Amino acid sequence: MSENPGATSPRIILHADMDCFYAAVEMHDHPEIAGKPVIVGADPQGGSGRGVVSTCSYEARAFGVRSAMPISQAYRLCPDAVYLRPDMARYAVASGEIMGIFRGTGYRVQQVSIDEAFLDISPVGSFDAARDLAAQLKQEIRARAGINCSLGVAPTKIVAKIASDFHKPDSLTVVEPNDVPAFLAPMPVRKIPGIGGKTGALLEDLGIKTIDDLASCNIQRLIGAFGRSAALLHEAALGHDESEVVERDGVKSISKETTFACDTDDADEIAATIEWLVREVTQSLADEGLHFKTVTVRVRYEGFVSKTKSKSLLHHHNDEATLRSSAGELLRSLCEGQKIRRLGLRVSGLWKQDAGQQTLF
Ligand code: TTP
Ligand code: MG
Repeated sequence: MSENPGATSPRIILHADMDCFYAAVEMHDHPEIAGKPVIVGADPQGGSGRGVVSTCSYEARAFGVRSAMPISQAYRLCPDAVYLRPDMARYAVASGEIMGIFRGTGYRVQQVSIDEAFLDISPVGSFDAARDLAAQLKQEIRARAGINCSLGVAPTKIVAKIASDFHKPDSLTVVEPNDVPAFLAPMPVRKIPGIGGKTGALLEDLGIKTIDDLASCNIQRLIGAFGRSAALLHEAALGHDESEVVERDGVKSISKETTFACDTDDADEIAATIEWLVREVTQSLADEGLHFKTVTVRVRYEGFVSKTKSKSLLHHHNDEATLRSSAGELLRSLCEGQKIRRLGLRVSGLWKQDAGQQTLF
């Protein structure tokens, strides 16, 4: 059901993000506050409250209120709003209901946050059919969960995510493969997921303001400023993104890969990259409370030949040092003097520590 229909067909990825999620659930549960400025977050205590806004309705956004803003500032901007404390248990139920609608399609679903998911809907076969499916999903979420969402449909995850945000709220944006460059070109670089404050500021200092500026920037200039992240930035600006929609439920493995800006056999560059992969994978393990037993390193050499090697450990581990030494050992056995194009690290044989359970190691 979830395989690509053909090697030459573009993938069709859908990204869904609920609109003002916590506030939307509250407005659904309490129709009397629907259409009002609703702010979910800390207690404003008449303007002297501490803490921040979790989210707010679009009516509150019209006053300038935003997620993560101090609640005291929100109160100054919009004292007459309806202020509510978050009800996480309720939002988890709503989230489960929505993810259930996505899983009910039979396509591969990757939940990425409480209100956000990617679906690989390639088997629908065309972007027209994808648009129809997306419209149906919007309707079903409206009917069953009582809230609005914004959907993006595109050939890659990054473009689908940018598309879902494009006309928020209550929107559906389809970007067909031929339209990707024109869609991305005029956008600020910060629209690329992962380009946050620091990278965004550095790019802007270099005069790179739009995604088109980044796409047409000389790669050597980017390498000078961003080192090994340069290739990823450049690829993202070109709309290239091979990352897959990965089922997260009952996670079977965690992996992270990266492509070198130029094929390399430089030991320092390769060591720095595997170190970065080790840190990224350890962070994901920590985020999900998982331990691993098997480590796999995948190397793609110049000319697209790939090799993988795995090693299974005696016990489960979750620490950076064990992952680093296993990955290093596997990498040394794979490097045969050829230049490397892409490097990947995967951990599998995962085990989740139950809440309250003592760590074994
Ligand atoms: P988002 O999807 O980022 O925000 P949103 O759904 O409220 O609004 P929209 O997507 O329409 O822009 O986050 C989902 C939920 O996560 C949000 O409803 C509340 C919570 N959240 C926080 O608690 N703090 C934050 O800083 C952010 C950004 C979100
Ligand atoms: Mg949202």
